Amino acid sequence: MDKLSPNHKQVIDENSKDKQLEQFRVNNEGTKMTTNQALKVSNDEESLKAGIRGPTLMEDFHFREKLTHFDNERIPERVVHARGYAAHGFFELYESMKEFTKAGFLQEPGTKTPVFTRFSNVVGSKGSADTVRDVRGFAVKFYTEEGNYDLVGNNIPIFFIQDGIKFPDLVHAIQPEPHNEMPQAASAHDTFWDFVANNQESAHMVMWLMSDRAIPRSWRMMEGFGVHTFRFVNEQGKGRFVKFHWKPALGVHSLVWDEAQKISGKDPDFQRRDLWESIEHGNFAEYELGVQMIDEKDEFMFDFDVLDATKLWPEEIVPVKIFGKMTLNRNVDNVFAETEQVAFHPGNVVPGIDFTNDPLLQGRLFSYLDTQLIRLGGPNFTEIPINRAVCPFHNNQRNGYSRQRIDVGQVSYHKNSLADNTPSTSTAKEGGFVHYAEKVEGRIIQARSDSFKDFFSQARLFWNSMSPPEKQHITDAFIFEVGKVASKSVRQQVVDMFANVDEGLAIHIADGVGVNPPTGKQVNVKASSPALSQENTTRVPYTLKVGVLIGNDFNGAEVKRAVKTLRKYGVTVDIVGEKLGTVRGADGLNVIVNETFLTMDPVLFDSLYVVGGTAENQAKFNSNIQYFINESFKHYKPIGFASTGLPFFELSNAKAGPGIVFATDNPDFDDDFVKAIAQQRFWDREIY
Ligand code: HDE
Repeated sequence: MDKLSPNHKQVIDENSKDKQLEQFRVNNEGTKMTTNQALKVSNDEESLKAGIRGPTLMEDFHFREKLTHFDNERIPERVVHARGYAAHGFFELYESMKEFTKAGFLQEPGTKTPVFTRFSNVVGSKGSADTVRDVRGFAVKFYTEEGNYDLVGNNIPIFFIQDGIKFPDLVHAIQPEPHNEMPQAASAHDTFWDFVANNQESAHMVMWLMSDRAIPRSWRMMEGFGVHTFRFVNEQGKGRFVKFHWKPALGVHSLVWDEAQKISGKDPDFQRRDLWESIEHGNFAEYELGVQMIDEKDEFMFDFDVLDATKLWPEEIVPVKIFGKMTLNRNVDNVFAETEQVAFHPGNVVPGIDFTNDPLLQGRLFSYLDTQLIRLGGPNFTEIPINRAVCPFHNNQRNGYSRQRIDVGQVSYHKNSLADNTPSTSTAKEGGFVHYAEKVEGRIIQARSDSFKDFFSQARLFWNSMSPPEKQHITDAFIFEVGKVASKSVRQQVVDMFANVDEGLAIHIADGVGVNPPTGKQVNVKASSPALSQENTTRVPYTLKVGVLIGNDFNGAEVKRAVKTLRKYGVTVDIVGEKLGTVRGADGLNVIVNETFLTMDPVLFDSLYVVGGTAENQAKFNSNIQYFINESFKHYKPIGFASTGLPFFELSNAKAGPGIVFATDNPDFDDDFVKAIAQQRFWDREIY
């Protein structure tokens, strides 16, 4: 019998999922090798042959089993969001949300619910690079006492299209082109921009995609959004429209495009490594969860339709109420078993969280269950350990490929008398999910509501909200992406389309991509939403990565003090030298070098501490340091120069100014440098 609490709910704590998974973990270390039938294997090096140089025999069951299993190791990758990475953690409620929702895990402050969170890129295949320009998936499975609740969101609060029926068109357009399968994981090609120009509801989302949001520095430094309007329903049955927001403790930060492209080559695993290493080092990723809420009576009070997924609700108009925090604190044991086999579905809800008539959401409610049938090989994927609810589940569904559970008894139908009509259904009071009784009227029709047809106002709101450097990045991204489009007609259509957002922007794009300036006019929207700009985000030095570039004969006391200060503020320090081993200071201090100029690259650091010194091959050492400084300067990063590093500054392209911090004659160097690291980028630098 399953252990149930008095209110018939399973008792769940933050470790419940881990405990459940423990039953399935197998440690093969120190064991004897067997076949899958548990027969001990005597030879795993040579197949069974007739004669030492003779043919391999069919009889060799171990050979056949080993090869057959290997031949079938692959499952279809996700049709979108194939490249992803996940971690375990828990969600802790700060404040009861009882007034707004009856969801069990949102009632008692302090309640901890286990979660599994998968971040992903949308377009690229499973082996593509992490730092491409793309939307990031942000999918969270809450293992609650009332069953699994999935919040399957993105790091951008809106979407390309308004109706689920258009999703295959969008994805076909953005994926590699079918005739030559290029480009991988990129939107910079003809079919995507042709789609955009001919489906202008995408305007707002494309502005976000061209912005720095699409090249996050880390998954730990991006927001998450439920995108759709969902519904909270409280115990009294009162419904409210809600939009979910995840706010990262480290603020929202991005790469620069040149850097992102270089990282794709230097470390295609940049973002998964960042998450993995942070968790391994105990630097857990944290995000607060909040909702924007709109009363049902206010549904028509706004200049956007709450059911339109291409619109956001400006936070200055509808504030985000924060009510809890997610901490990701445990890496997976096995990426295939957990990250690859996890199956998210926005339709996995619990009582108190419900849907709305957003036609994009309605489309998703069909797609996610359907896609798992082929990807995970049939309907029993809910029995895969990572997908199992931590509370028991009972129904009359039976059989299918790879069924694990052994349902005992004679009865597998409802209603019955032989099992006293069990499993029995539950009333709302007993925790049964009762769909929200929304009143719906209308004629059957295939059309779009007029209230969905303003495609440009919020695209312009977004543009208005950007700081000058952010606007420059968007302009550059457009020129890059549209510049990759071979069809001149498509380039012209894109320019004409984005004149609706901003004439100046469209003129710049036209100039960069060799088409005529636009003739159209921008929409008349003056408002801005400061919450949309990354310039207004949290800045902390915690977990940022500094490369210490060092040779022999440095000033030991100075370097020791600076590194100590960096570590005190949680900055991760890598010591980069000519070769692995030790370098020796002028005062005899030995420092261990854990990376070299070959194994690392400036794009893999947030900042440099240039100590300099002497080396075996001084000329090569000097030129390596020049390269590191010049790249970091070009990417607007802070650079600290130790007293022995000054000659390297003088030889470089770097210019004194914001974010360039010198130790010479500066007693506050350590603190100044930490402040510069926290700032992350210095956009007012002149770069050529
Ligand atoms: Fe998805 N989406 N999507 N999507 N989506 C999938 O489901 C789909 C949309 C999102 O880490 C697929 O299991 C349709 C919006 C994430 O495993 C598939 C539509 C948002 C993930 C699917 C959308 C998302 C997916 C592919 C338009 C942000 C990865 C594999 C109606 C709110 C989850 C899978 C993971 C994955 C369909 C639009 C987020 C095919 C039909 C909007 C984070 O079912």
